[in-house]
Amino acid sequence: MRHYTSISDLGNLKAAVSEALQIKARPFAWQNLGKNKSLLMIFFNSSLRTRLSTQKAATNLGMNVIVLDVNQGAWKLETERGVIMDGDKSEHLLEAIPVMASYCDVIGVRSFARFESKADDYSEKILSQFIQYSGKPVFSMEAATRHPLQSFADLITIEEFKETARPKVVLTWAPHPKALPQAVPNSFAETMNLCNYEFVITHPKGYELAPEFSGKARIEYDQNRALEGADFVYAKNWAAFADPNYGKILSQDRSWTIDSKKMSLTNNAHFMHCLPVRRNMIVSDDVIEGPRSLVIPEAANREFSAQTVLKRILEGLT
Ligand code: AN0
Ligand code: CP
Repeated sequence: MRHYTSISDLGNLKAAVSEALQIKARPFAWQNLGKNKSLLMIFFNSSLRTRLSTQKAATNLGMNVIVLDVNQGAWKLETERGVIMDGDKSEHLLEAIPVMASYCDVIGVRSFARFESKADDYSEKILSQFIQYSGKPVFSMEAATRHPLQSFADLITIEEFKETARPKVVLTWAPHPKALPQAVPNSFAETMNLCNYEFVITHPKGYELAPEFSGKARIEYDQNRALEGADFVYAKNWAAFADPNYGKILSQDRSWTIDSKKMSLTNNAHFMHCLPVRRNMIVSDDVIEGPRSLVIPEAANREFSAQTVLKRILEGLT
């Protein structure tokens, strides 16, 4: 594998999950694969899980890791070509990318949707420049439209915990005080649509995801009906995608918060969230702390999601 920007880069998902579970059973079995290879992780946005799990995964494979928080200590980067750089930005991405690439073998990039231009976000303007100008394998650590390390960890977790061959999985919007990207729900939906699950998306009107991501999922505007018989409830907030409201908050309706009353409509469902989560906005304390909550094992699987991706990228290096 050269680049990892979408779950579809993994090819056969059954094989990918089985590889991840083999890695989970023996994380140090490939510790020579990354010898003398350096991973550079570049963060344009904050992170706890992605930063730690990807660093741990790379270390398991014997790699060296360099981490750069672009907004803390590096020069402020201009990303638009043709700008007269007389403002506060000291360096252009077009020099920074090849320079950073010269110090490493593999590059991970976190660059969220900026909600300034839907066209820029949905063309993955920043991530694609790393692919174009670095000459190195690049993987997404959450870009503008997708978070494929997260959705792969989500899939591993569902496969580990499912109690029926074809579980009902419900992706539900939930309220949040800030405008959040669609990357996590997009990637989750994209992944669920590649699996033989019953997949339902529920959200208030106006929160429709891009059709390329919602795909063949059943859209149900009544959250209670969507939750009936669910085996997995995956909660997430996102801002509106559809024009003219791209990037806007349309609702903060706390009747969409997942609490024990909502969970009682389900088939004793497991609760999932990518974290970080706002308690008692997205999910009540008792549900996230309850016996059916998978948020901690789900986050732990980020290590094996990242290690599978890095292993495949290292195997593809010539
Ligand atoms: C980010 C998001 O919703 O995309 C990262 C989630 C992994 N969340 C926040 O910014 C709170
Ligand atoms: N789930 C996730 O990617 O978390 P971080 O933003 O903390 O990396």
